[in-house]
Amino acid sequence: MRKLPAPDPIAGLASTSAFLTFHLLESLSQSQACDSTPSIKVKKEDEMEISLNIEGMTCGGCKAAVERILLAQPGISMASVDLANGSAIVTAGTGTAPQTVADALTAAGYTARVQN
Ligand SMILES: [Cu+2]
Repeated sequence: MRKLPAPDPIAGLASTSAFLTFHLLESLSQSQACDSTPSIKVKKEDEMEISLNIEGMTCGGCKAAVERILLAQPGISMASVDLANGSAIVTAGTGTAPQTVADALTAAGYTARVQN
């Protein structure tokens, strides 16, 4: 969470509400990039995030395997796998098809669904 500078109460209120709106929209639809808020996420313009629900991970070895599979997909620059929640967030080029990423995991035995 970044700190919002609020030198003027009205401007501070406006930017806080824009910030919250952005996060609400973002959690509703992780796939939609928001061009008007460039400073909130360190993400290149031609990149997007893909949220995946992954079934079948039971240990750290599974987590490592899922990470390896994700990072081996073309266009994927970053993969953060959450073993406990059975999920992953992937940073990929906008040319990457989210379903192809999920299919690669499913083919390896980890049933994956695109969340966004
Ligand atoms: Cu395992």
